[in-house]
Amino acid sequence: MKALETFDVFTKTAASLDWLAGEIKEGAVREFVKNARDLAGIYADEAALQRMNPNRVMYRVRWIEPALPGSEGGLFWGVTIIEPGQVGDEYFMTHGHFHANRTRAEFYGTAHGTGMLVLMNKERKTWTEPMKPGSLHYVRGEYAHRVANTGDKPLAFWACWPTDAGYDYEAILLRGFGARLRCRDGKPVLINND
Ligand code: S6P
Ligand code: ZN
Repeated sequence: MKALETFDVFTKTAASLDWLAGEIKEGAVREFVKNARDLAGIYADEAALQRMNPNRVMYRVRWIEPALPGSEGGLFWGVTIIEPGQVGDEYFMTHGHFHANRTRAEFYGTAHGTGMLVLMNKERKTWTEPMKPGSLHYVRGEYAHRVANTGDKPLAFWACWPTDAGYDYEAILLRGFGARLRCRDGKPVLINND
């Protein structure tokens, strides 16, 4: 009966989107906000992060859960909005994670802004895909993923991921990605971190 109940909940609260603005207009929207203080240990220049206002909003994620987290076969839908800015020579970026379940893939689609999707496989090989309005990105289940806003305006991208993907932030906190995206002469350059 669980599936029917969650279906009923969703149809009553069905969402409506502004695709290009990256906004969920209606619906039972959940949100998490990452401030500067939440990103300790992520940037190479930790001192630069410490000099920032700890309450500064770096990015926010809004999403809808039409099925129970952890349940098999469902999907979540959300949007991430990353503010423009830099910490040292690195761009404002998401924490980055592997999915706890490494078989669970994900789609990202850019609504507005420009950035880089940083991907890493289990051997720590790291590469990027440029993000711009309309770009669609398939993230394989076994790849760690992070997004950096390389522009001077907010970057918004839609995401669709399985209800039982989960998050593994630990691996990234411990060792980071195999390379860092750094600003060199005003351009993003991927520089080895290992
Ligand atoms: C979830 C999906 C996104 C991220 C969001 C923030 O699988 O990849 O919704 O959660 O972009 O990134 P992070 O690394 O802080 O969770
Ligand atoms: Zn993910």
